[in-house]
Amino acid sequence: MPRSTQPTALVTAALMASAVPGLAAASAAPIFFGPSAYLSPADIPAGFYHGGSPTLLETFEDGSLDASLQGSGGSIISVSFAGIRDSVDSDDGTIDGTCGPQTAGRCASWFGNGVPGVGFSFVGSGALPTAFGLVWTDGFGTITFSAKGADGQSLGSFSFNGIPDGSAAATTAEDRFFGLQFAGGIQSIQISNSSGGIEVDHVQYGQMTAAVPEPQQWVLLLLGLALLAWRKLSPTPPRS
Ligand SMILES: [Ca+2]
Ligand SMILES: [Ca+2]
Ligand SMILES: [Ca+2]
Repeated sequence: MPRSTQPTALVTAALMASAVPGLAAASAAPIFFGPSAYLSPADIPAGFYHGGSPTLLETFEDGSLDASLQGSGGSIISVSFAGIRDSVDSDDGTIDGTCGPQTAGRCASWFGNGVPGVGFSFVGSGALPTAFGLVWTDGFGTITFSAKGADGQSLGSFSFNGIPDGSAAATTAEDRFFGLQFAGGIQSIQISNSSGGIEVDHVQYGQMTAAVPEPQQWVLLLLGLALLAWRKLSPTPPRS
């Protein structure tokens, strides 16, 4: 089975590469993460939760969607499609290239049609998540990931080619994390692919906690400290 190739972003790679850990909370613009390889929660991109852990990581292994999330365009498959359910590799307890054996209630995921795809909205109490992501585990063609903010406004939409390996047999090397950070709050995320079905797993969200100064702010801070030090060391002119 061919391994998945590097995705070809239809958008500027520089924007995706701007996912610098530690800078997101102070940034006004959404910062997108991925697509990045994901076999277990250890593959959550560094800095996505500012060093913390997700408030919710929905693996679907209990057969239900957490009450704080509303899913659209699909449903959980935990009993049917044994052998071809594309759960995250580690959900069977071992990273071994597959999730199995796929008995009832094991290696579950969320399945829908690739077009129009599936989505997840935050319907819990409290503030909207500021970090929201999922793991695409199966589908065909071009993958598109997008998100919406508190007012339903688009926070961005990005498409990628070259990720699916062409197999529906629960292969895991192709599985990819997609997510974003947005300090203004994320209402929902959506993902689709241009043909076939679609599966996702490890839908997750959390709150960014640390507001770290942006590089420009660090420069201003250092300049201010240098000015204070210079004034302190400068000889005071004699009074006349
Ligand atoms: Ca799972
Ligand atoms: Ca496994
Ligand atoms: Ca897969």
